[in-house]
Amino acid sequence: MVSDRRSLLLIGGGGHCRSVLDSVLSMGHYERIGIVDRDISAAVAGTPVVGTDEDLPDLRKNGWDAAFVSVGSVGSPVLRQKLFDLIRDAGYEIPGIIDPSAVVARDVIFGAGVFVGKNAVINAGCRIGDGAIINTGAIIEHECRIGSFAHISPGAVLCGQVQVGDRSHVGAASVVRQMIRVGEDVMVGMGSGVTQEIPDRTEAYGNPCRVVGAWACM
Ligand code: JB2
Repeated sequence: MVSDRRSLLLIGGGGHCRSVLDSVLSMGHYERIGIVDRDISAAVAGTPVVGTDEDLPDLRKNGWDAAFVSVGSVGSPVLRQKLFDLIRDAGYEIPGIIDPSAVVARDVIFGAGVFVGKNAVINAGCRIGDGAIINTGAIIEHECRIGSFAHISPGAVLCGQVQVGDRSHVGAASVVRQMIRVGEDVMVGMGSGVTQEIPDRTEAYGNPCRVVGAWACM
């Protein structure tokens, strides 16, 4: 899933981009890296901003062939999804970025544009959807299904055969019991212990994790 090409644009130059950039540099795969941000002063660790979103079609024509959404998401994946659609429609290759310290089973199936952070573990038989973030130190046990643009936060643990729906967020250091379904567009607060299904479009937290209301991604 790693590109054999040598130039990569990172879309969004904030905090999440720092993590992504470090993994990209550790991978050692890209000779030319640039950032696209609405703020042209957003250079990250010496990597320059080469344009804004409006410049993406021209940058593509000028030899930038891969792009990756490096805006993070805490609560809302809407911007990530919008930027993903933008680079796909502009004709960029969308690689995965997997930190070399991550441990990934041989048969894991990835969508496009997935980020796997440092020391994350993804075990056998998992499927990870487009644009998902498996953040630092998360553990995704065997046969989990992670939806598109979902974010599994640092240190979260999903036991075997867990499902997390599209655009859902599992907060840092949360644990989800085996075979539990976390629905679509769900917000699970940090440090939760999820022992029952969490319905679509709800917010839930605590240990044991309880639904506290509706959740709308904006
Ligand atoms: O429409 C946009 C746009 N809107 C904001 N297009 C582009 N190309 N860039 C955009 N940005 C840029 O995203 C902002 O100018 C800023 O540089 C960056 C967002 O940075 P921030 O540090 O605020 O958030 P983040 O998404 O990188 O990180 C959040 O999510 C991570 C998962 C943080 O909360 C982190 O702590 C968290 N680990």
